[in-house]
Amino acid sequence: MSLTKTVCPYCGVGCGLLAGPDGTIKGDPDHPANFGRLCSKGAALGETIGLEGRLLTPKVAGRDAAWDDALDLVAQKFGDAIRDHGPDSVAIYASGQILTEDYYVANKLMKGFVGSANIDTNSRLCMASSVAGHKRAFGTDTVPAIYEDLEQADLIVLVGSNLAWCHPVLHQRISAAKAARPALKIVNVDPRKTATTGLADQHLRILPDGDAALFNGLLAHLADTDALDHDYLKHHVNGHSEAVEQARLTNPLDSGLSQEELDSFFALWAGTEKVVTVYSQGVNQSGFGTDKVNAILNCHLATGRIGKPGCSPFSVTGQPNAMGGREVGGLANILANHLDIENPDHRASVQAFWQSPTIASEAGLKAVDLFQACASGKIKALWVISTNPAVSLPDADGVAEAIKAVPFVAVSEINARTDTGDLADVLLPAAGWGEKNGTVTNSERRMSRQRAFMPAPGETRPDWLIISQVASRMGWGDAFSYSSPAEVFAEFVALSKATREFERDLDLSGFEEIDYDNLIPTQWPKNGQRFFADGKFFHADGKAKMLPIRAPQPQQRGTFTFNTGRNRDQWHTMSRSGKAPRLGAHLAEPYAEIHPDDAARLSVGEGDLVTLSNQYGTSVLRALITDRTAKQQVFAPMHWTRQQSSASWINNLAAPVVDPVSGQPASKMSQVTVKKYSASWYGFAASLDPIQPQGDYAAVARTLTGWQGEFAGLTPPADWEELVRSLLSLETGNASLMRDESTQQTRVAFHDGEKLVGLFYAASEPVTLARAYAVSLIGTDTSALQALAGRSGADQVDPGATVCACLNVGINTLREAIAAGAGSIEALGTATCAGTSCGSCKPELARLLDEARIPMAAE
Ligand SMILES: Nc1nc2c(c(=O)[nH]1)N[C@H]1C(S)=C(S)[C@@H](COP(=O)(O)OP(=O)(O)OC[C@H]3O[C@@H](n4cnc5c(=O)[nH]c(N)nc54)[C@H](O)[C@@H]3O)O[C@H]1N2
Ligand SMILES: Nc1nc2c(c(=O)[nH]1)N[C@H]1C(S)=C(S)[C@@H](COP(=O)(O)OP(=O)(O)OC[C@H]3O[C@@H](n4cnc5c(=O)[nH]c(N)nc54)[C@H](O)[C@@H]3O)O[C@H]1N2
Ligand code: SF4
Ligand SMILES: [Mo]
Repeated sequence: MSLTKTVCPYCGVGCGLLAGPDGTIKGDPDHPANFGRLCSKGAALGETIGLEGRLLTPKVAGRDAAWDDALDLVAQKFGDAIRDHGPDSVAIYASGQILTEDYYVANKLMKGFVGSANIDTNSRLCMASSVAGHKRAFGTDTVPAIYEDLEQADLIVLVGSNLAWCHPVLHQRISAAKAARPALKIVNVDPRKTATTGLADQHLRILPDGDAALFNGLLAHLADTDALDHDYLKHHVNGHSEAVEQARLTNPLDSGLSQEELDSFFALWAGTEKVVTVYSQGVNQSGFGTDKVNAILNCHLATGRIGKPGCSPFSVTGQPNAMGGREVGGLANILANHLDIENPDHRASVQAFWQSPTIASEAGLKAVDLFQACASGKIKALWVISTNPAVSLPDADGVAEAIKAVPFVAVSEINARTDTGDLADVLLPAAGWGEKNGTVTNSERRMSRQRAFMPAPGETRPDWLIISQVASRMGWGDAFSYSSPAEVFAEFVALSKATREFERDLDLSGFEEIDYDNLIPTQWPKNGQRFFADGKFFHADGKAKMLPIRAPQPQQRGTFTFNTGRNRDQWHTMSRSGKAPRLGAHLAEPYAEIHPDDAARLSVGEGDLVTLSNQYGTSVLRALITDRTAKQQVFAPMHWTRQQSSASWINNLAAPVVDPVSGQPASKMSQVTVKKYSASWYGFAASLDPIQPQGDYAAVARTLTGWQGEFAGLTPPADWEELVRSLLSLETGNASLMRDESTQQTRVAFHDGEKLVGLFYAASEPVTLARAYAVSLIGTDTSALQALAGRSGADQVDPGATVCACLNVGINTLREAIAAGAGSIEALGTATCAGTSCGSCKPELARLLDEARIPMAAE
């Protein structure tokens, strides 16, 4: 079978893939992002391309509808709102996961034809502080570095980035570089110990938001030790004295680090010419995010360490097309093609090119403000495209209410059920990854083609077409008469040419003559090009700017700082990764990492549930007691939604506090109180059919044999069998129930004929039984007696929670192999196969080996 060259739909590394409609996925050896490598999510993509859960027809008010009717309705409702309440009464909220062509068309429609800049995207939650920091320092939103810099550096500082889980192939590239050249030093700046920390020579466990104090301290140190590049500063940088002066007023101990840690980091940074500082959401998602970005950029500018081989600041993008979205101007405060909405010449030029009736002349509403405007009734028609704001925005329950308050809501989705789609008046079925064509740009400015390798199922259509068809119905058919994504791309490139008089970084001349269908992965402005080594920046005087940064004072609050982020094997609101059983098995339940001392103080034991709460909401999560998180901090992943859990989506705890410059929410900095959840019973279920997340606490996940669910209740049910039948949606089937009043244990098995279709165990304490074993029984002819025993049979060893998702190797299997003498990652691979496929689990294998080597010190 011939495989199609395409790119991964997940993270901003932008790995090239070879994919086939039978689910075959291989790393593309020719793609310069990954050279054939893959991570666990990429490798499991084949499990996510089935049609289960897909939205295949348009829906109006929950009923199947014809495309024409759905499109007419969207056009009419948008048109009515604009006529009655003006262009700013409508809005689009889009995503770094649509393709450049989709994004270009959406932006053109809103800014050029509707005449409002009320088009913002989930990049506001993701890259906005980096965009703003770049613009303040460089005059443009430019990423100077390229991936090769990671291999050429002598020091890599990873700030607020869990690269091992979130950009796994970059992590693999760095690991390989370090293995080949152990002199390469790695420093990890993160309040939490993560899988990434394992690779680091130094872990700087700062206080939340301690980054500006750290980098201001570094700048003052560089100035004090005469480590600045005075020549570069003189010719190419403004503002250096003010920045250094302000940095000297900062006490670097405010970062929460010790003097020794600071001294050794400062000396290492100052003494190493080739430094790459990689930063991500621990920097961006903060009330001081833009300042944190500029505190980092200041140090690179002050030393001229920018845009040279192995030497640069490097903001890595999260989503596959976060960078493409920035190029086409898909944020409320920028214009297309890196032009400025505030600049009348830029506006006039873009309007002339589009031949549009109008052009938005000022910034529109940024994400958090946009949904507040929904709540207050200002927005009359909203169109959400490829994002799930009712889960991913802060104050998520408030956002869900705000969406409900909008008179007309359209949602373009690939899935029939999402928390946001459930609130829509009209659902528009989009063709998804593997079914549509277009381009994406990765973290190093490289554009690659996403290519279809399957037909678009049902009535789904690509997003650029859906948007164009609505635009045509609003009366702008001539400007939106595209017949292919290639035409849209050509117009995007032509706009770049038409506006070339405005000097800036984005230059697409290399794409003017390309063969769109056969586009090979290409960087702008050209392959291998870095920015700024020549000292040429894009502020009016051609210089860069260092900014005086005031570092925030550390605060003692008496509550917990609520840090949030990601798991290795899940993607955002699980809309794709949640379909892959292999991925569901790694960290199958929503959890909160809590320090052992805090857990002891709150009487929280292993396996207990905890309630996190504050003025915005409440979440119930499994306590994961670990010193990976610091005292007075809890960490939880963002992935669980109302579709998989009854009480565990976490953004209803996130305060809608934003960075004043970028408008990016401080998604990692809310305050919560934590207490033990007083469950009267805990339960676990495995089932052939989907399990409904209902009741006080429920969290469900895909398994290799069907589904599994974790449950807890505040009061015991009157009838266990009735409860379990409703949880497992089992109206028929033969129930065998076992209840032991003395131990308060209940066990129920359901058979369909001989076949075991459901299993449920409940107890007054957290259920400790072997989950993987119970899951493995589903669909087999296991008898009720054996299933209810719930223990591993003599010939069945419980593998435990999955560590290696590719080859399905559990933690117990690995611990046994270590006990039997496997003392290295390679030896574990030989003994168990773990880590021998994509390698994403190697950081966790290393941690297991470390745990076995160093017994936990008694505290
Ligand atoms: N597996 C997986 N990979 C993904 C994604 C996914 O959903 N799943 N999503 C993609 C997307 S869109 C994005 S944006 C990226 C995000 O990639 P990352 O930014 O690497 O991921 P996060 O887990 O959000 O946060 C990174 C780290 O910031 C730390 N942190 C919290 N507060 C602070 C602070 O004040 N200072 C510092 N220095 N660190 C802090 C957290 O402890 C966390 O370990 O991942 C991309 N890749
Ligand atoms: N607390 C906390 N909150 C966070 C973060 C955090 O670290 N902590 N991180 C933030 C960041 S960085 C990000 S990027 C966001 C991500 O948050 P979201 O963007 O809300 O998350 P996704 O689940 O990726 O949503 C994408 C949706 O698009 C749909 N979709 C997929 N492909 C297509 C397509 O081709 N067309 C259409 N029309 N739809 C499609 C999917 O089914 C899914 O429902 O979350 C943010 N929220
Ligand atoms: S690192 Fe993994 S998730 Fe990211 S693009 Fe590559 S294969 Fe996809
Ligand atoms: Mo993101």
